[in-house]
Amino acid sequence: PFLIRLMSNKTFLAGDCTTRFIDETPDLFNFPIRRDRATKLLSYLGEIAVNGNELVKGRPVALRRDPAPLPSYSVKGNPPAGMRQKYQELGAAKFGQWIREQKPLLYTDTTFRDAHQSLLATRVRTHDLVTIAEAYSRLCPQLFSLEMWGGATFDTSMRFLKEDPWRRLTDMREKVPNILFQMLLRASNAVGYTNYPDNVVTAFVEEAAAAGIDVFRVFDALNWAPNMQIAMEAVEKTGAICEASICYTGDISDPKRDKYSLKYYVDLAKQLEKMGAHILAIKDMAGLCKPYAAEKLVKTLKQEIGLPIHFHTHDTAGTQAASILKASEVGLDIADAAMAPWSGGTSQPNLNTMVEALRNTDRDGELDTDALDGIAEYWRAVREFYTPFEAIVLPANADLYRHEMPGGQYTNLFQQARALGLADQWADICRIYADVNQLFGDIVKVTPTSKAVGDMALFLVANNLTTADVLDPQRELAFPASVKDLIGGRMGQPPGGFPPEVQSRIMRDEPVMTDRPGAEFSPADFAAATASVKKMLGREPHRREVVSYLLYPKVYEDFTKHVKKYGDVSTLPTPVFFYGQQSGEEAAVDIEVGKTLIVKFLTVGEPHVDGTRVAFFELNGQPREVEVIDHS
Ligand code: 3PY
Ligand code: ZN
Repeated sequence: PFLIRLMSNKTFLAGDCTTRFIDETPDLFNFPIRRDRATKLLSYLGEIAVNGNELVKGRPVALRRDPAPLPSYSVKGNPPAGMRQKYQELGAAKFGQWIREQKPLLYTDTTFRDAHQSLLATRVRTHDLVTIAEAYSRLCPQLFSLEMWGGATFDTSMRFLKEDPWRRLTDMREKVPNILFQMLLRASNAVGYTNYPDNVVTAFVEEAAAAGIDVFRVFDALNWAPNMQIAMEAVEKTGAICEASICYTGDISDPKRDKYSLKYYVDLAKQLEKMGAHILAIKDMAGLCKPYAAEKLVKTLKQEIGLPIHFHTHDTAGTQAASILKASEVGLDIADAAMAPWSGGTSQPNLNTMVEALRNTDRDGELDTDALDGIAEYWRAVREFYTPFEAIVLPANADLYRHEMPGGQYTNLFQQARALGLADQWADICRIYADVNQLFGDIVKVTPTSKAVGDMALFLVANNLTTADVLDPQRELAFPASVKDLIGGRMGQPPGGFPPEVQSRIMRDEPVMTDRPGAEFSPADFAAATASVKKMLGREPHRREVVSYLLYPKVYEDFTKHVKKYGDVSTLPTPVFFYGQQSGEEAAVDIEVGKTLIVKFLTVGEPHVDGTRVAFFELNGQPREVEVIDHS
């Protein structure tokens, strides 16, 4: 085939084969790699054509196949300078002070991370994120940041979407040089669900900063500042912006809920300021910070500490735009919001209308609502690709303030309950969730502690038990692993520790940790991990790949097997990734910059006696076949 391609090359035929021939016609010479990549993608498409995609099987079908419309923008010259240039000019500490001097309310757009984590189980693919990235850099350089990485995106991208989370970050970075990139870091839990050895947390932060993260929002799921130290120090050492969080729970306006009082939050904020934070985040993961509480909290924090304040909330209650507005009146510096079609409910409040709501006030900025609306229109269409993951969960009743379930969990737990046939017991589950929280000593509930409380609530409801049964010494109960992790201290310590009676009932004779888990774990063996990853990949791994493996050994190994077999499927348009192609349909697949494969699916042949079938394609106009085992 090489000779045929060479003989049909016009330049070659014209006899113009100078040394530049190789440079100017690289396609001709790197065909084995490209051919290999194309073959792998065809194998994937053949597999989907014959067997379908497990990810969407049995779920509502997305009907949209057309690409989402992009807003128009000019690509002439460099994108306008934004916050990233300011931060690079001033450095993290001075940049923090500079933020405090700004008059307009600044915004973080959470659409790339928390919005889809909270609405659609984090299923949005890199292809859809990277496609709109440049429009942001051209049309809304005034945004403070894009929250676009971390939280659940890291494992979900490998586990379900079969794509490399690092590649998402580096590809987006190339398109957006001017807006800050922000990630959610679960301190010692990194982007996982339990504490990791300190050297894994540090290596993860170093790699994330090198790959393009500017702002690390760091939180501990029990608000235990000592457990944030390693992560915060690692961030500070890279020169990135350390945004330390207080996780908001309880109700500072209720004098009866005195465990999480205004003083509690101010003390914690002061501690985080001393630990070197550049920005303080109020992380209201369940949307519990009511409007007047937000006003009081922000006003007090602005007086008591010298850091800019960044407010993150979820609109599960439907009232949280009011909280942002009240906080804005008393000097809130930055607010999180999501593009209109991905806002509201368990996601963040609406960015487009929030910007317009503050128009002609003293917090008005230069964000252009027409530009934002153009981008929102893209997101509206993109949401149509993800119909299979839509969860119809209505905004919460006022019992939200009793169960305090984080936005992301609210949709997820409902889905889990439905899968167990318990959808109609949802109100009971919410009530028992609140009881479990009290049983555990009224703790902060956010990933991963919220998962443990949710698992326990489902466990009790599914087995017709109450929290009183947990304390009954006559009963032998096999508690979920996450509950043992939490109560055994592997996620850290809540203020005052766990109730001893509950701890001894759940852990029995098993050991419990009372110190910082990272201090008790032995450091991860990077040399051994590198050797394992090298074996999986058949080449020397990048340190990022070793970090992925150390965070998620099994998920990472499965992911590498998928890549070996099918290549980088993140390049496929979303409808094609989920459903394959319809007969006669063409897809343009950009396998790298300037290299596009045109893949046309023709048909699938009848099954052979050995259970295989042939899927027929055209690749760049040439017929191609792949053999697939039919699993039906
Ligand atoms: C996460 O940890 O992923 C969260 O979004 C917590 O709110
Ligand atoms: Zn959130």
